[in-house]
Amino acid sequence: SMGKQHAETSKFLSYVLRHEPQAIGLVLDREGWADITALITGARQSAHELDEILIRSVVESSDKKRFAISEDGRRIRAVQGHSTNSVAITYTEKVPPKFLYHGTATRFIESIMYKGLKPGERQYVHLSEDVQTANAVGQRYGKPVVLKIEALLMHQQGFNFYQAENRVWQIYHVPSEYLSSF
Ligand code: HQG
Repeated sequence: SMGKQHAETSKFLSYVLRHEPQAIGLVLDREGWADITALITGARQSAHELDEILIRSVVESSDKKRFAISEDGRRIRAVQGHSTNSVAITYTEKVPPKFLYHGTATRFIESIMYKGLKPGERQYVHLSEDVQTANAVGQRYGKPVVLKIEALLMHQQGFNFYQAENRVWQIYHVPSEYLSSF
């Protein structure tokens, strides 16, 4: 179905634009941009049939607005969520709301309360503005638990917060003293 093809294409785009561009010989610039023609050519060589119409349709219908197309229409990037070191997007710093939320699984709580929130494979820890989104994120890993972060207080104490184009908040580390269970 259309839905299934979209979901598979979205996963593939996340894989190459956030994590493993080299898997299809794709080069991303520091801001994460890839040439769409090169993406289609590289994908075809690894048996993924893409075309511009499908790519644009996935970008526009993405529930989380994961991707953006450049103004000239020639390039595409993932707006956040990267693990590849070849990308270092210049996010603008922003004052966060009083609280932000992070969804995780209960089995990670002990380690999180000891080390704070760490980015794992990705470049940043991801935080949400609402509890429902955080809960859905936590469900991906098991029994979910939502943590509340004293975001504005952290900002006042010198921590930098960045918000991506799709509203996802990002930070390098959240020490455990700013965390409580929601
Ligand atoms: C956990 C998806 C042990 C952290 C989602 C998380 C999100 C720790 C995991 C987005 C820890 C990292 C990001 C510590 C953090 N000890 N575990 N000290 N600190 N963790 O996938 O936030 O569909 O890199 O709680 O919906 O789960 O891809 O981050 O469980 O929006 O667009 O380590 O990815 O969006 O996992 O998910 P991830 P995340 P997309």
